[in-house]
Amino acid sequence: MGSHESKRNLIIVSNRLPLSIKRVDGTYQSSISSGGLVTALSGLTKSTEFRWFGWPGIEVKDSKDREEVCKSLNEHDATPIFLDSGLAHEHYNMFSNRILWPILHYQSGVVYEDGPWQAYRRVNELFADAVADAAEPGSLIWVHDYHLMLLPELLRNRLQAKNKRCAIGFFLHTPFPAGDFWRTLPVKKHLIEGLLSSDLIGFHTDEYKQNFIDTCASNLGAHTEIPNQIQYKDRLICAGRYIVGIDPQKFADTLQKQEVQDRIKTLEERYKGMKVIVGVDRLDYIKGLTQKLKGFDSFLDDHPELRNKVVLIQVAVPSREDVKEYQELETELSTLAGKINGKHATPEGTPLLYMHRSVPFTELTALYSVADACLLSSTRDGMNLVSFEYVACQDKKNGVLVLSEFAGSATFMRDGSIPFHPANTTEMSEALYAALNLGAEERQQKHEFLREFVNTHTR
Ligand code: ADQ
Repeated sequence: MGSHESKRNLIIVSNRLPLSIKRVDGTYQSSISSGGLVTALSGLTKSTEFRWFGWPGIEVKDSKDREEVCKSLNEHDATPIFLDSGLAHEHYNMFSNRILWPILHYQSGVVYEDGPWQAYRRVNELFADAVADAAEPGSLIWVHDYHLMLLPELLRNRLQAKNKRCAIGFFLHTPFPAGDFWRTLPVKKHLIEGLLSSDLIGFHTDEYKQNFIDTCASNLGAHTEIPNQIQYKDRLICAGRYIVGIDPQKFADTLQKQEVQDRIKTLEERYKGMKVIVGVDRLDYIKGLTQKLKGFDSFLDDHPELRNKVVLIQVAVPSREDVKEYQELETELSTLAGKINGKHATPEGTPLLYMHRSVPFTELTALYSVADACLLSSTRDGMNLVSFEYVACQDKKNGVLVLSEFAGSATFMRDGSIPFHPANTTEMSEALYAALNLGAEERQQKHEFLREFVNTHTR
């Protein structure tokens, strides 16, 4: 454990706290929640102490209730920033997830609206007020993700007014698109200017980093002649690539548990003589789930000899269910899953198990472990930590990763996986077939490459 001093010195800020709050018998209780950001930072909790600021995910109006929530979160070194539900909805669903998220992932047809933008600004201001109050001179403030792109600038102004010198870092968990795509957003300049009050801005890949640097030059006239540096308004900002990973030991430990071993045995028994393909994704259009199901349909068409010999277990974790596009996607996917099973089912069973729910961590590790292949078909994805997690559970089987070339992780994992273009169903079908028929030696080689990568990039 670090000293109390170090706890005060590192502040992490993200839109949502990594905790879920529940009201139980008149008091508030908090528990750790799941998601990419929580997984990405879980390694850090082992070695460093920090205080986490963010929205608690529910509206708490009454001041006594707020005190209760603060008390419960304080036990986890977390500080809530309270937002009323209308404002939180406009900021999170309407601007962050309906306007910014699609642009960051190269989706066209985004409709810009001013109301959500004003809410986005307001929430970033409220975050800046809270963090500037709590920070001490010398604090290191590390801001996460696209919901808070204005925060570095708002925060720096407030800190300066309070005479507190603090370093500000920002990490973007999504891709950053090529300049011309970013140009379509009417408030593009405000957002990148907001980021440029950071001292250091981190990205998953060199491509995202360079896209950002080029955008600063073309949209703001910033000087970017020196690699990885941006000079703007008398400030020098560094941009870097940092490979976010997972804690593989957590998976190794979970796999040792008796209940997980029992579950693996049951699943192996159930799918004896069959090849199991697994997919785990948040239900999001960037994960290319429609493309995945279509590719699998094509694969089944191409290989009638594999009927009853192959199954795709697809976990689609519910996500952003208040956003229209996500509701429509769910309807599309369940319809497609029904059609595929209708077409390929036999009295012996169905080839596709589409599960639209979250599964416990133990079940997740058991699924990763029994699968002969993991199929991930993101059309764009900052990194994709599921690809790391599958590898962490495959030391026994040397299963094959079939990975879209558009996932950030493909930048690093290409040589150990079978890459494909997610919109090309023929290519996906061929990649799957190759994965399921790869010789033992080649599987081992690929797995060793990936295992080395996952084990050496643990935070
Ligand atoms: P996500 O889009 O959420 O993250 P991903 O990187 O795959 O995507 O992370 C998902 C995480 O949620 C994984 O760690 C997974 O284990 C966990 N998870 C999934 N289903 C679960 C379940 N049922 N129960 C518990 N946990 C579950 C965003 C970006 C990514 C980027 C990450 C981290 O979109 O591109 O890799 O942030 O930066």
